[in-house]
Amino acid sequence: MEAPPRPELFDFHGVPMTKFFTDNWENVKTFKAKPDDIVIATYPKSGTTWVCYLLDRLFFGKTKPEIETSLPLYMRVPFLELCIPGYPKGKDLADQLTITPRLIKTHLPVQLVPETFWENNCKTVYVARNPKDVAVSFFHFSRMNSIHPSPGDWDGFLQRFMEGKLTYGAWHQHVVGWWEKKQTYPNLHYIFYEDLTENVGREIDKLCTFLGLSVSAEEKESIMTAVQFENMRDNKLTNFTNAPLMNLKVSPFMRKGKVGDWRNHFTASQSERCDEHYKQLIRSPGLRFRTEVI
Ligand code: PPS
Repeated sequence: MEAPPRPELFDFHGVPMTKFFTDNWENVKTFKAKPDDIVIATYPKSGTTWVCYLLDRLFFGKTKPEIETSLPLYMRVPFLELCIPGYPKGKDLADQLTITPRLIKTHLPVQLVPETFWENNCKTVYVARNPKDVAVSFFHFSRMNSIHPSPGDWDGFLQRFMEGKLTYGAWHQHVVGWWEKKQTYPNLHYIFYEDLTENVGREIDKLCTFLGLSVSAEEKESIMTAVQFENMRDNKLTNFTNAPLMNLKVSPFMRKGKVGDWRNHFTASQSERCDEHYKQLIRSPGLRFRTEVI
């Protein structure tokens, strides 16, 4: 199918959005969650796919191997608000899931998440990543994925990122909004991309505690191997091969998978400006971002 023209951003309840994430809003807003649904929430390009696959393997790696070998991850873990003409809507895919628990992905800022998830006290995993690597990853993603406005050049893109003028709005409002939610909603597990990079085994243990799962040493080892960047990159079911509207020749979805790739894009002055900007904006006690992992 031919790619639709690049969308315009518009103000959607105070957040810049495009029609591909809002056209099905009435149905998204009234989505019926089940108490055992698990939400995976992120600002774009923060490690969503990594954690979706990790949870998919934790829950279904053993019991549903046939799903593992046939359906791409983006069908197994529907993207709730996604609505692209000619393709199944995320909300419908979620409704059609017959597995338990249903794993549901969203990039919505916390204030736009359908109430039904909170009413059902659904377990939620939020993944956050440092803003410099998010900006770089989002830039390349916007080059290859026509459901986002064109990125233009890097300097202008970074400026708009810092001003919160990209789809899903300001990164700092997203990560802070979800961090604050965690203070009052115990069923929220907040994790960092950088921590996953540093020690995925430790993060799996924490996820298992949060989700009430236990895995054998052997299962854990096999999950750790499956979710390694190179293995997800080479796996047709996780690397977005044949995903709608992505041109993987322009930039692969599984691009670098590193902490610190921002160094290959930022000038010294962009880096300084960005550090200063977020130092002013990220002031919540306990919320810290690492731009490198030593
Ligand atoms: S999306 O489109 O918003 O859902 O993208 P998202 O999955 O959140 O983020 C994509 C970035 O995550 C990297 N990625 C990984 N890094 C390390 N290990 C694993 N297994 C992994 N899987 C995905 C992916 O490469 C994107 O980051 P960049 O920096 O662009 O490489």
